[in-house]
Amino acid sequence: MTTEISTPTLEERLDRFYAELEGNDLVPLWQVSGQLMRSAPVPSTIPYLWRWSTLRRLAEMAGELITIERGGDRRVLSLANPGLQGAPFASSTLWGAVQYLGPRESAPGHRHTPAAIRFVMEGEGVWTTVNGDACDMRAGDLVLTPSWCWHDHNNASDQPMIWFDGLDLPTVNALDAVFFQPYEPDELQPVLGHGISERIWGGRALVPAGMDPTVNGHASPLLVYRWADTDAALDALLAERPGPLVTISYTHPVNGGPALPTMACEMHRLVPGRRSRPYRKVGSSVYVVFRGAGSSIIDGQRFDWSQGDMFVVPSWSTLEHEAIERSDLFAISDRPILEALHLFRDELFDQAQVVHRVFSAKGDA
Ligand code: GTQ
Ligand code: FE2
Repeated sequence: MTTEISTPTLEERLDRFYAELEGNDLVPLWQVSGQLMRSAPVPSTIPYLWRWSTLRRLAEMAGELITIERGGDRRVLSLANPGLQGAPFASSTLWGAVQYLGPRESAPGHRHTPAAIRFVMEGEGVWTTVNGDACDMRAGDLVLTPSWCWHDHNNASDQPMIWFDGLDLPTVNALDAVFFQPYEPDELQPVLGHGISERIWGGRALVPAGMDPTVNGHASPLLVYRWADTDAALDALLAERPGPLVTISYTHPVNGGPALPTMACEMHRLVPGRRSRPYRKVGSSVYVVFRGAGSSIIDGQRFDWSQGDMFVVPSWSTLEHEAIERSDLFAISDRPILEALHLFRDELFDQAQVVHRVFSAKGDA
């Protein structure tokens, strides 16, 4: 008896091959390289804007409805970029949020490996204690809570306070490097003093000898950058350069690098009437409109903004600003990470793009 052995066709052999690849958890590059190797970044993060009126209203609602529990919960509403499939992230690398602390409330102490910044939109009478140093928070101030530093927030006033939180959490999470610890046994750390880091390191380009500049690891030993100093630095820069845009970076006072090793903080001052030159860079940014009104064009889409609005600029998106009154835009970015890995690049264009679509935020009238 003879059995007919038919030679499988190429098609059958290929089908079997692809089935076997799948069964063995292997993916051939030739089927995915088109999505992975692009001529330039194609971010999932989309350009997006949240209105202050909405943020504020919902933060206040959270204040009425949600209590702060022991164990590290903060009353925080995170900016969730619609391009990121429901992830609570402003961009693929950055966390942006508003935090609401009611009168006479405290948010319990804890620490984590993701680094954070607080940028105060309005109000006073609140401090964040960072490793025992009580850092007072007022409008326009930037306060650092570097990686693995203990922190708790305290509102001693009769007014609620809302501020912007920026963290490198999505990046640290992608690296599976998140650690978290509640402060114990008390809710709050003992306060060693108010504004200690400012008195020692406070922004004069004169640094103390014999003090350890690495008290916060690679982060700045100075924990607070006051609005009065930022404002004066921007004014001085604007007096030297006509604009339409000047930018200051918040730096480490000893090495001149970024205030945090993973997150850059900047303040941009825009003068009205002229559009800034189109610019793009690798890495994403979250902008917070501290003062003023105007619009930004992100990859041809126009976002009108005013005080308190927050918006996201994805990696490699072309960005132009035009203010209708003098405006100050605070921004965080992942630039130090890209620079450390030698992946940073940027481009400045001469010609402004003219065509644009206008973005309308959810909840806009
Ligand atoms: O205030 O400590 O927005 O731990 C996210 C995580 C704020 C905080 C956030 C946090 C905090
Ligand atoms: Fe925290």
